Amino acid sequence: MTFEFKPLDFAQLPEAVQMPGYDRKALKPRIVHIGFGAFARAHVAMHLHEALEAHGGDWGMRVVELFGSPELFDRLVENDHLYTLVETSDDATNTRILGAVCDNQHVARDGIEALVDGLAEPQVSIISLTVTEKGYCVKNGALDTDNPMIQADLANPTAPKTAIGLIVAGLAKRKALGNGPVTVLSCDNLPHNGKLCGISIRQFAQKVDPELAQWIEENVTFPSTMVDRIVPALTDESRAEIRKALGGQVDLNGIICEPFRQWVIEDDFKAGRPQYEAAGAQLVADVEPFEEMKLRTLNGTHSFLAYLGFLAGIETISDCMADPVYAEHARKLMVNEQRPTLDVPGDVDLVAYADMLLKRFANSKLKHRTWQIASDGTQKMPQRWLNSVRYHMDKGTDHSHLILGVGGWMNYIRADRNGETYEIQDPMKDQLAEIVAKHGDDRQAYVDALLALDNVFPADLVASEAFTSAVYGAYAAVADKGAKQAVADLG
Ligand code: CS2
Repeated sequence: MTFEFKPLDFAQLPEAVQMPGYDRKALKPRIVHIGFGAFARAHVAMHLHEALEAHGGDWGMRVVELFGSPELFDRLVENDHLYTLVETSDDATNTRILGAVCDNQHVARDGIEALVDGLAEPQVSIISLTVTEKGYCVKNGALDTDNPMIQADLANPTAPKTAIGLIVAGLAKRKALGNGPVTVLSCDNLPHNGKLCGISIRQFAQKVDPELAQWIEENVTFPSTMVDRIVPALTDESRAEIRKALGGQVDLNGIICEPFRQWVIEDDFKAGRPQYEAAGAQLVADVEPFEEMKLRTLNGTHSFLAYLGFLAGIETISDCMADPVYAEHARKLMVNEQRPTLDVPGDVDLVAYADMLLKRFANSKLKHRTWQIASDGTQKMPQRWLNSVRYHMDKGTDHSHLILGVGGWMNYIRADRNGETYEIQDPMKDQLAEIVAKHGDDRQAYVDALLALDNVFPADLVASEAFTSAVYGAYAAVADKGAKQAVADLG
């Protein structure tokens, strides 16, 4: 199927499609958002849109990309930066046009200098980012100075290639121009995302210019946030759904997602903020309990289903939920193995939370691919599973689902599903492929080589014979019995 671009004719949209009700001419780029993928369109920019619907004002968003081609951004301009959001479930569908974005910059079209200058503009109060786990270039809690892109940026800090390098260059310019404080707002799925982002940026700045690092201490805050909304990557099928919702018009920047969304934000903004609470965001003093709850329960179960479902030939999360074996063990993972590890405020009911997540996972309109969630496992496993494993090992309690997840991942990265190959997406994919090639025929050596990846598997876990032999057992169970049987055999 091909979808030809044509600027949207807003006058011809079906009546049910809501247009923005606020004065878009008043918008200025007061927020610069780096990484405008599906999630940012459906979550971060949507919250701003709703804040503007409630209160108006000038909080517009400039979106910025460091990778890929500027084609979609050019098309965004042709639609006056308006794009479609379709929120859908098995019960209802709602379509609206979002309007908070007012400008864009793409490095391939505008050049890096324009992006750096953009961050330094005086009216910019927030620099937000969705660059995925790997975009923070952090290893074991510190800036990863072995990362070749970070090395390149440190050698040439005025022409950065990473988001971290770009932000530091922008802050340096801000300092030089005297353009005042700013907030850097991480919106990625990492525990303590603001804190980690701050560590990465501060350590980078310290290496480039200690005075800049000092200025950052005084002028920049890094609030943490918990972000939640299931937004699958676009497929031709979802593009066709968007076209249907628009009465036949094509919007290549449109997005489909679930109706649910949650945003918990640490209220620590250095230069003001939009009234995000008008969009339902929760502004709190401490985000950590919410982050851990979501990462372990939602994302941890997503990853479990992704590896063990994909290997069994199940293509989407809702198809996993339609299979009683996967549905039962997804719930057991959440309730029996993740829930006890969490320390949440007294009024949060983690069983009800788990049941709500299972309902969200069952949304058959989403077509959220197991293969998509299986990407970047080396970046996701520690916070989704391994911290919980440590909790159970200390207590001597059951964590067989978590371990089977790890065994599933070790099978998955072999890129062989009953003779069918598939693409592995992971920043460490070359290293993983080398391990498969070198040790793939010797189970013990293979598992050992993977457990030796010290930025994935913490040393204290790997030092435990109980852990390594459990992982070996899980790897063998999936390889010998098949993923579905291995899941069914869990207690
Ligand atoms: C998913 C997340 O792809 C993944 O790793 O687990 O993108 C998930 O859909 C979101 O975090 C939901 O908020």
